[in-house]
Amino acid sequence: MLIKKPSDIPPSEITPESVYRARREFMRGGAALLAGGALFSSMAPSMAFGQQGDALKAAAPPGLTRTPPAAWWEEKFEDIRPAPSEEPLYTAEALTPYQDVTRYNNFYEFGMDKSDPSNRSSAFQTDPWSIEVEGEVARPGTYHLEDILKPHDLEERVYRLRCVEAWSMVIPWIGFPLADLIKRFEPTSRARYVEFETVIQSDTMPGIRSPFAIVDWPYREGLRMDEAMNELTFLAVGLYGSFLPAQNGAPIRLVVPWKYGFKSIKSIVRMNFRETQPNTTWNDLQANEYGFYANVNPEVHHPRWRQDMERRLPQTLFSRRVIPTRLFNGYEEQVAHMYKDMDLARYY
Ligand SMILES: Nc1nc2c(c(=O)[nH]1)N[C@H]1C(S)=C(S)[C@@H](COP(=O)(O)O)O[C@H]1N2
Ligand SMILES: [Mo]
Repeated sequence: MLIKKPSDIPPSEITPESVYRARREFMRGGAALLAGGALFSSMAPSMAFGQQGDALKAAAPPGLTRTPPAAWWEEKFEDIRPAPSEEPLYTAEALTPYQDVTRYNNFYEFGMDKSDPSNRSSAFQTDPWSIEVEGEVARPGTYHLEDILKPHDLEERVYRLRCVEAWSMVIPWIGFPLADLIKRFEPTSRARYVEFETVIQSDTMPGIRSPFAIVDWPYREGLRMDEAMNELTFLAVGLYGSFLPAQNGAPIRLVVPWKYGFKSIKSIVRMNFRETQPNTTWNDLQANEYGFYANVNPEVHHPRWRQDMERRLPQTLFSRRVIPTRLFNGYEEQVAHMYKDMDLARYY
């Protein structure tokens, strides 16, 4: 296996993507050694992380990569299980470059332009952070993020993200399955839905203070319990092998890859387990345009635009990559069973 050491790579070549790819190769090499029964040094992956993590931070444009909130956080990132090489937890489709993933965002708490979340989030506070857990669970309470993360091993997943606005990206996330966290709260038999809320940090979120804001804060989302427990449903705490930037929903956000992006709620501070379907932000704003289910579906169009094609980012002047949209964003095999008796045009 041929890996360039960071010192062999000219600085001009060190981009978050190249660092990420080199690290991924390194980690996969380690995993292969282990599988082959060879002596496996647990040092190897963390060394790769240490060195290349520094390179990644150095390569990240100023203001984009936040300082990790605490030492325990850095420790969590020393050992990340790479995604397997096949679908559905990984896709071989080209990654959307770090620049686009972190500069073209929807996070209305910081403003409505795609560039607002990266330009206007530098004061956002993610430490300390806690999540309130309420409703139909045996273990409600306020949990510090450190305690939330402690028992979970971090893993990487490379997922497609399809926004309802008909653009899409491919993003290498770091995180853990939502199901593993939910089990720890011991939901009761009455828990049929889980509701999520985003933080309201008025002093650091200019979109919340704006008189033009259209959202009734906090941003809210929800999933049916079987959707929340699905193997694909993920809580992300990082991307591209490093920390989650504020604009992508630091310090912890949902990723539901078969649903339109607005379901993937950012910067979560509350989870409420309920018997009844929760209200959700976009559904409340415009129910005929944005449903509760919001499953990616090329046959059910938005009232104002078609949903059978998407612009895959990045786009340049010379390449406008328009590709067909797939049912459930290409994750049909893992999720279609949950909707088999439902009319998807009615429950959009
Ligand atoms: N709290 C909150 N979460 C949010 C949003 C938002 O405005 N506020 N936008 C959603 C939308 S519409 C999309 S497409 C994704 C975008 O995630 P990304 O910026 O990490 O690509 O975040 C979703 N989560
Ligand atoms: Mo979106």
